[in-house]
Amino acid sequence: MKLFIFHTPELTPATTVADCAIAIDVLRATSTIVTALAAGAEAVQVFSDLDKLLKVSQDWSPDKRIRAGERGGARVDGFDFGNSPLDCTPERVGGRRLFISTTNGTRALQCVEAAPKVLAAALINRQAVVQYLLEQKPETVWIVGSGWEGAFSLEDTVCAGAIAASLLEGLNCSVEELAGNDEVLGAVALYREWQDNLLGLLHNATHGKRLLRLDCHEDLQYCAQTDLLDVLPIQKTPGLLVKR
Ligand code: 3SL
Repeated sequence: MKLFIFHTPELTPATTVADCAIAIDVLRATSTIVTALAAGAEAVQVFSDLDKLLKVSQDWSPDKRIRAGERGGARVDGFDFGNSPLDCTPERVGGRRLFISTTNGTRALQCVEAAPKVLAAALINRQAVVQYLLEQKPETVWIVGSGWEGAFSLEDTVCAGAIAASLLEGLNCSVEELAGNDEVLGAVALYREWQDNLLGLLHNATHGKRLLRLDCHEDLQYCAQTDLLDVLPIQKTPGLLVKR
């Protein structure tokens, strides 16, 4: 297995695909997707465009759908949810489809949607992702961070490092053997430095600070937890994620 990490969708190669691609948006899109599926959502359908989301979800009766829209960290007017994983309780999302559009996370998923296998990862489901990779052993794996509007984000890279560090143990190999690019070594080093204080790292991250200004303290606490849920979102058709 060769692992490549790309910090943003913009840095991800556009003309080839990996055997397995993993999109990460710890704050907060992939944390929300994992939580929604764990809470019994029928599926999660992602959109980069808010109008397209509204149009497609119109075919679903209101009791079978939840519309989640986030821009700049806040809920978009007229949508049921913003992008807080804490809204995704079994009472609210159970049996429903979550239609979601966020600033960066949904773009990361879309940029790898052509890969044969597409997964969504966050710190909260890190081990479920690692378990899948150890079982399936895809030859090439890409981890794509969402970043923020094209810029690097600390929280996605630390999650990529958490996945890589656990893979190294599972495969019993060296980082040089696993790494397909330099970013893997950087991400593993970042994770090893911060693994005992991931909440502290989220507090230092630019987007973490943005969310704290919006009073999302509990979201950061929730998203900083590692291996909380044994749930793996996997793409069924482009843009549609279900629980594996
Ligand atoms: O950028 C995104 O896709 C979001 O997850 C941003 S936020 O955490 O909802 O602000």
